[in-house]
Amino acid sequence: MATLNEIARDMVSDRRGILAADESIGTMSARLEGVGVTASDENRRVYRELIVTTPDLVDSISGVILADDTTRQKLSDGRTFPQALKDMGMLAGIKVDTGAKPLAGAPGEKVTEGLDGLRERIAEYVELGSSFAKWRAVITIGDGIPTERAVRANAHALARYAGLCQEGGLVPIVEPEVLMDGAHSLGQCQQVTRAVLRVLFDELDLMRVRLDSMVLKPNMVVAGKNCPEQPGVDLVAQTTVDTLRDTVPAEVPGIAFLSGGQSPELATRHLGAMQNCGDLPWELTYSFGRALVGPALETWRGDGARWADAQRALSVRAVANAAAR
Ligand code: 5MM
Repeated sequence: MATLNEIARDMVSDRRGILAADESIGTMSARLEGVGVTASDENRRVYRELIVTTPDLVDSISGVILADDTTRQKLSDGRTFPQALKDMGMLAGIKVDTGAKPLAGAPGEKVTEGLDGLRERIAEYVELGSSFAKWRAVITIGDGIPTERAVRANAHALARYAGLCQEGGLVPIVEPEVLMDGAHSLGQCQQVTRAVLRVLFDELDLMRVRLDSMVLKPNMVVAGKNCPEQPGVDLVAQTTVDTLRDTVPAEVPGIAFLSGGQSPELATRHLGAMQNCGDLPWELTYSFGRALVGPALETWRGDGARWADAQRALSVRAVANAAAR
């Protein structure tokens, strides 16, 4: 049986990335309705089947993060999603957090929940065929925020989650996302991302999380969506790499970026430019959600006749990101 370190290295190796298809029921419903598809259990299942059965996905995707409902659903041929992924040579992941909720005493800030009963849920997900897990914390930049309170609360929860995963036999993807929402500058994003990662690695150390058996999933360092001054691709790449060099220990096998609302093409260009920022101790890869599946969902729109075109749209993004690595 592979060790957690071997699984973590496999997740980020050979130019492949990790596909985030773990939208919660609320998010997935909104995305389906956004393209005119009724939000139902069955339509979520069909859409996820379209995604995971995309021909040759295995060449650019090492694993797929699933939501709880998908992990329990079956493909039309009767296989469970984790089993089908395994048959195709990919790993199944599972989102185990239960969402970001308002943090008491911190207006405008959130803390991600889901630690209660997590040990037992991890045991069940291992039985269901999961090899890795994901937990996402969200940090907002705004007037007087983030506060140290919110940063520390989220880092503490991420570290406790990661420790439980490693104890129970799952590789934790640790995702502290500094959101692109707002008008903050590139410099402000760098300052906040650096502070968040410093506190995170303190907490991971305190909780004795084995850094060689996890994957970090951070935001790229970008300016806020509404910032009038948008930096160029090379500056984003260099600033992101500099920030990570300052904060992420070399034992971490891989860093898999989220796309965070960037266009699919821009996220890929940033990823490609980072590969030219000198020798790095970790693999730099992608764990995009929207930037991988967005074009496929837009193409499909619930029409069976566009199934193959939608899969081609996903394939184009996956191949472009693998090439960018
Ligand atoms: C796929 O979306 C994931 C789950 O979101 P919700 O729990 O809010 O429904 C999300 O965590 C995703 O994995 C990351 O944000 C990366 O996705 P993007 O679209 O930012 O690359």
